[in-house]
Amino acid sequence: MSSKKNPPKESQLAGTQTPDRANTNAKLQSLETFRSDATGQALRTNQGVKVADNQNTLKAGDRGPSLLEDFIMREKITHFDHERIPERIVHARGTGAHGYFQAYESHAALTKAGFLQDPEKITPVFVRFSTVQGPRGSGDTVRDVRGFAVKFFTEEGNFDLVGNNMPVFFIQDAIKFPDFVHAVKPEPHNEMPTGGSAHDTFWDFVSLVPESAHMVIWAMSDRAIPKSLRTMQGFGVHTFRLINAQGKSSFVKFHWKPKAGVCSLLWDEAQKLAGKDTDYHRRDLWEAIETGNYPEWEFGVQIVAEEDEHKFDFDLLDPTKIIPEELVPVTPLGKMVLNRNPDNFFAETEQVAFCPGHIVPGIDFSNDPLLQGRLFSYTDTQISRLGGPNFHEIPINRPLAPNHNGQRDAQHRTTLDKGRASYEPNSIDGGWPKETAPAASEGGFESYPERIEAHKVRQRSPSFADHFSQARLFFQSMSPTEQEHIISAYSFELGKVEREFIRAREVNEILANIDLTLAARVAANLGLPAPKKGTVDVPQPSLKQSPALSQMNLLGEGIKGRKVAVLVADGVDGVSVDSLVKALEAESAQIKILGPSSAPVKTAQGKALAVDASMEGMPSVIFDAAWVPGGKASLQALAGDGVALHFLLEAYKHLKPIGLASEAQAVLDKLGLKADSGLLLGNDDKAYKAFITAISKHRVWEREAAAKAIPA
Ligand code: HDE
Repeated sequence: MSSKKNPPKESQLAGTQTPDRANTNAKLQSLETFRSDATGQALRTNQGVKVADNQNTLKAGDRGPSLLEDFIMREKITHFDHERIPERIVHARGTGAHGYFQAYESHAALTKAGFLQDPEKITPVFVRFSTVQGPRGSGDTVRDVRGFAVKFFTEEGNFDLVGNNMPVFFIQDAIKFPDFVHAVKPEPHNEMPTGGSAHDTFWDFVSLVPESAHMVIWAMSDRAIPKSLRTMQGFGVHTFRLINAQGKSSFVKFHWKPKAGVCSLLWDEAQKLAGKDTDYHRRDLWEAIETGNYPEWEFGVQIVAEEDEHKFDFDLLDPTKIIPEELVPVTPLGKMVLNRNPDNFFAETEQVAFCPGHIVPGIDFSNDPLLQGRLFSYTDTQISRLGGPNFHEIPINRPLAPNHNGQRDAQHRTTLDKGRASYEPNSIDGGWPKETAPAASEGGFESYPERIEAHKVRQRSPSFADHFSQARLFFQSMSPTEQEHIISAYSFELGKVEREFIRAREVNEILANIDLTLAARVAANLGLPAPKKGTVDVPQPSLKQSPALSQMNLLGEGIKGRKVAVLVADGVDGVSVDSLVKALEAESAQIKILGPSSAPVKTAQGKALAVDASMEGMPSVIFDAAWVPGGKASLQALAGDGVALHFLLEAYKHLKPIGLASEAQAVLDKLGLKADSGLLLGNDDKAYKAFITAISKHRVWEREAAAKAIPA
């Protein structure tokens, strides 16, 4: 039973992979000549000297002072002293994975970008997911935006799509970014809170900056507490351009749609997980890849013809606006599969340097003022973070395409450029390296020749003025459950704000303009009067609802990678454990057998059954569902075990499917729970099937009212 062993390593999986998968992985890894493997190698200094003693400093006598001449000890300690590099100013907490991108077909009509021309072409990618606010060691499950940054190693150079799991942003102009970040980061006097926005400076800023209203409501929605990195949508946020070989440009918004569907945690779960498993998201991604449940996303674009730029009631250049999918559907372009974990967190996930300015021929920028500012910021930040302008030479950042040019020297230069001429034009080195013509067949990068006729001004376009209609569209597109979660999130966060005038400003000047019911409900929770009307006239948007925004409509297929706990004790019916595990494994679920302790239990058939962990070691918040198999003694033991009962009660409270053997009614009675569509009794394939269907629906929403009465 694979669930009871350590998950196999990627290399061990090779034999079980389809030839396709094995080939893809081998092909991708053969491109990475820089990985170092010390297996079978002697321990040496950085200068290559073999080390005879790595345990003792050189001393004058075995009880004497240490000698300065000990170059081995000095080299080791000096290197250690400088092990840290500055963490990212935002998005410091992250986790990465390798994979590949493959187009479904040629998209030559849309773009000349090479990686989108040929369905046979495999383009390696490296993805880094992140939270925004917290430092490197902060919790994974805090309420926050998630970064979703993808580096495509295309044959024409690197393309970085540095997006988020929400399709809009807090501000419209880059010059406001330091203000926003200073407001959301921990407060300057006491460096609190870590990883969250529930504090005065954040709400002070956003209540004074109405352009943030749309993004803030996304951040107060369930999107800000994703169940897993595998169940997040990704967005390029800004409008970009795609340009075909004939020079025709189209505006596009980039989308990533997870095959596993879009699912979130409940707030109570998120908070508990932040303590019980700080690494919840990175562990989940790691294990999914190690066990061969490769996460997959569909890559797509919303396409707006150049001539339709002004046909919407919002500006395509305004990063606080979406294009509702009901107006412009997403055209699928290809898929991304993450199939390999990094070998070294620092070398890969920490040193990877994303820059929105890294694009390839066939892709270009729009004039979105936030994007334009980002084009400066990222390269600039890498220079101090990674110690100089040669960060493109760090292995994880190296393009597969060659990169000859006249740039030279600087800190950490590793390339040894041959030749005498580091300038262009030159005649000494035969004129090399030379420019390439921009024609599609030649591949030289050419910017889209947009005509601009304008005054130099510091002004915001009037077309950026409406800050509330899409926030309203978002709220009104949510299911009642999602709306309740949003109300609770605003109430929780504002409840942590010490200054009442900030709470009141957010309610009266922001929420009242989004939706009066939302404002009234939050006001009531804060003990404030409900506003009677908003402070601005909000334009009527062309859509009243966008079903594509509600997660309830974005469930994935099946239960691949979902985590199921099987609770056992001595006397469990081993036969039914086997049949359940078989049924779940057939659906590629991840199963963990949990016992009263980490020791194996004895089945009713007298065999030893290994367990993956104790119920305390892997609490219910980690799982998507739980099952209690039969066996009289086991059921009796679980019914008298507070940890097991708490496990089930908490799973019930968190609306998780729970299956129990038919003879487990006593356990249910003890818990005072009634069967529902996700609380099932049964021992056969039919029961397993119903259980699997319930898991595929992610939560038992019908239970929400009953679950409220269960203590947290
Ligand atoms: Fe970033 N952002 N950002 N950002 N951002 C950084 O770059 C910045 C914005 C995003 O996993 C920094 O390498 C400015 C929008 C991601 O390594 C920094 C502005 C979106 C990541 C920076 C924005 C993002 C970053 C910090 C406003 C979604 C992590 C370290 C003009 C579309 C990438 C670094 C990774 C990281 C600046 C706004 C996404 C300081 C100035 C909008 C996913 O350069």
